[in-house]
Amino acid sequence: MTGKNNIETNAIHVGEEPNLKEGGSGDVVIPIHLSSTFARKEINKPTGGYEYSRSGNPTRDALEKKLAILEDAKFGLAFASGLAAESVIALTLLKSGDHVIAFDDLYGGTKRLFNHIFNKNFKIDFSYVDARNTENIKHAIKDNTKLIWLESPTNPLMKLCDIKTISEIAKNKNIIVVVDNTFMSSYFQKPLNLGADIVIHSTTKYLNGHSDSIGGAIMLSNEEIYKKLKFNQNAIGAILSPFDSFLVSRGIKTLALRMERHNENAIKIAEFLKVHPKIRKVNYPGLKEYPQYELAKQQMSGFGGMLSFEIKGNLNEAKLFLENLKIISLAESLGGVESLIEHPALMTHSSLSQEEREKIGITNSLIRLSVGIENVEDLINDLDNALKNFD
Ligand code: P1T
Repeated sequence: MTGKNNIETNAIHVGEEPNLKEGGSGDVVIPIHLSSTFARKEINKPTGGYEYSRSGNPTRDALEKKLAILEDAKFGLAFASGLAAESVIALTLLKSGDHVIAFDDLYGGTKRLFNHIFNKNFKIDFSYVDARNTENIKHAIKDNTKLIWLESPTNPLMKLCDIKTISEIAKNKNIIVVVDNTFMSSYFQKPLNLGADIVIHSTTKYLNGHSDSIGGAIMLSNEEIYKKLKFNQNAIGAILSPFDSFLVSRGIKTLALRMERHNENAIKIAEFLKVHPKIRKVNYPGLKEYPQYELAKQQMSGFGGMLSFEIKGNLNEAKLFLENLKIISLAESLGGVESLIEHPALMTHSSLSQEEREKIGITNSLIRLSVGIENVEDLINDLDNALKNFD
């Protein structure tokens, strides 16, 4: 496979080409290589290049090839979680005294990692800015700025940033741009093609797609940075297991189909919520009235399955709504085939102080919904019934 095919084809075949050579078995699915170590005949010749499963494993290698091709990247790396992937980037590219500019709205766990570990223990300085306005990024750049860290759309407020323009600004100043592409998945957005240097994913979400594996990925084309990250993937050891590598490879095969359905369902649900008398506001980039709708159309090929909304009610009312859903599970995480709903202030973003949350707009009335691929009428009925639980 050359990788010149389209994403639907690559997602199925790349990394899993059947071995039809003498002695090969012709599997159409990559086997799960559970062996922790690999025997060799000659001391200086690791068999097939494999030594020990932390440094390299055939099942993980197959997934890493697939991950790369999804983002039109040269290289892919798979980690034990999204946060493990983020940690390896920071430990590889930053040192004490460096400065990072980050979107002010990020997954709560990412902010916790940055503030509690990389700032507190490693003395890396972080500036959180509203990257919807590119000027805020420009103004935050200092002599020691090494990295710009973006999510687009952000978790949970669905704010977008102009990846292309920010990447151009960064390139002129030798600053590396990292985009967490978890919400769009590689299917709807390709940050490297917009000029970003590194893409990361929590594969726990859309790439695996079935809420049964925790994992992370890095995709990039810069060989020098790749070699450092690959070295540290082994040195630090936060690798994805062979079984999880198999699960993520399997999940990716249906990424295109799933994303189309997530998108279709989310648009219908956003339209339903938008006119519901108990809803104050819907954050979904696929709504024509969304303030960043034009940017969304420009840099994304779909709008995805994530949305957030504010109910006309306080924390109590939010609880009455959330605890009365029957199909949609009240749970953290996102991107699975099943719909998941959560309360960012009490759940995914509870590690932020109330002040930090309020500053960016994470109120007690805010709800985040990961729209699954169930029948959309069933989902709308579930939301409608649960909304009847408060006045
Ligand atoms: O959970 P983990 O695989 O370590 O991935 C962390 C992560 C990174 N980036 C984004 C955008 C994420 O949403 C996450 C994890 N998020 C959740 C668990 C959540 O419910 O938002």
